[in-house]
Amino acid sequence: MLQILTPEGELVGEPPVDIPMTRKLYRAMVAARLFDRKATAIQKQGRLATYAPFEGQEAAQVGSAAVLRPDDWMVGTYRDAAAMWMQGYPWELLLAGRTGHERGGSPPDYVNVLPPSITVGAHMLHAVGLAWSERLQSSERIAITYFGDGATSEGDFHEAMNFAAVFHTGTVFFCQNNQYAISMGFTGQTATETIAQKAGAYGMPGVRLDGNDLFAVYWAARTAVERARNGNGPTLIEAVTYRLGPHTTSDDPTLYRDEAEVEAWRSRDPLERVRRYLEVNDAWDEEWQKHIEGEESAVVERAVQLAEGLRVPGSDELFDSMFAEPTSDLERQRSLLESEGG
Ligand SMILES: Cc1ncc(C[n+]2csc(CCOP(=O)(O)OP(=O)(O)O)c2C)c(N)n1
Repeated sequence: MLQILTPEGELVGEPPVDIPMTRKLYRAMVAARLFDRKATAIQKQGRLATYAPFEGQEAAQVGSAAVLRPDDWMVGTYRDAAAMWMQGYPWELLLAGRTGHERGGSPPDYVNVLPPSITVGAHMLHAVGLAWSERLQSSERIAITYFGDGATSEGDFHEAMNFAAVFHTGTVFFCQNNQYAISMGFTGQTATETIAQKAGAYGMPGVRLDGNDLFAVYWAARTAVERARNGNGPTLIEAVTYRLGPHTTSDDPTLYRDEAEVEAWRSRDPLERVRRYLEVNDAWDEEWQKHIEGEESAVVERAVQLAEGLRVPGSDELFDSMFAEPTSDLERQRSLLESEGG
């Protein structure tokens, strides 16, 4: 398993980025954690319908998204808010989606990120189609897709991997193996020892790495993205990580896993090892930590305000965007709704 920075913050390989860039990525991970905790907190106050926390997976998401060009495609899941934010999806729209507001599914036009997929696995096919289309147009744009270990049991995973390899599409398959698909543990999911080894059966490289190691993630994602951009086809990356929180805010993980296991993974925190590394290199102190936490918290608070300030659509608007010309059935339903007072 590829590792460059140990949980103790010691280098066991060549860092792929310099200290200023490491500080930038560390700050992004801090921002992501603040967002994640805030979203979890406001869900508990009934201000979001449900929320899927990603605490523990910040290095996997921030490190991989950091190697993309601004116009590359990203296709991820309900748990990939940090990666999507890195690629331009505003925090407020990621929150709005979790309130059920339809604006949440429409990022700004210049953002090439598809809305978070709730359907497990299906979105990988879109990432293959997007990359294939770019290739047919001789563009250098690639597509990255994020999914969990559970998604690899879906037929869509097989179809996406096979098609991408056969047609050399510029797709990076980024699996965050966070050990669980809701209550189903990794060994119940697959009879193979790793996810990465499945790549061989499709004819593409597979890389297994410490997904809590920002540097390993960055290095492997950069290699895969360059390969895709140069027309050499897809790569499967398995980032071995851990979901420290529940599956979603409606899950109780104490029913299927031990606290000791969670604690063991807490000691491999993706933020803490980068913090230690920066500190040893005189590039971290308490004051800077407070400063970035203050600024990033203010950004997150503003995003909450913006999300909650969005106009709530009227129920009659349900019908507006279905067809250019409404069908008679829809007209009938609209008048039924009106007659019942909306
Ligand atoms: C096609 C489909 N089947 C089942 C579900 C219900 N479901 C939602 S998340 C999930 C587990 C997915 O686990 P994994 O792919 O490992 O991702 P993680 O949630 O751990 O990030 C399931 C079964 C769904 N949303 N879509």
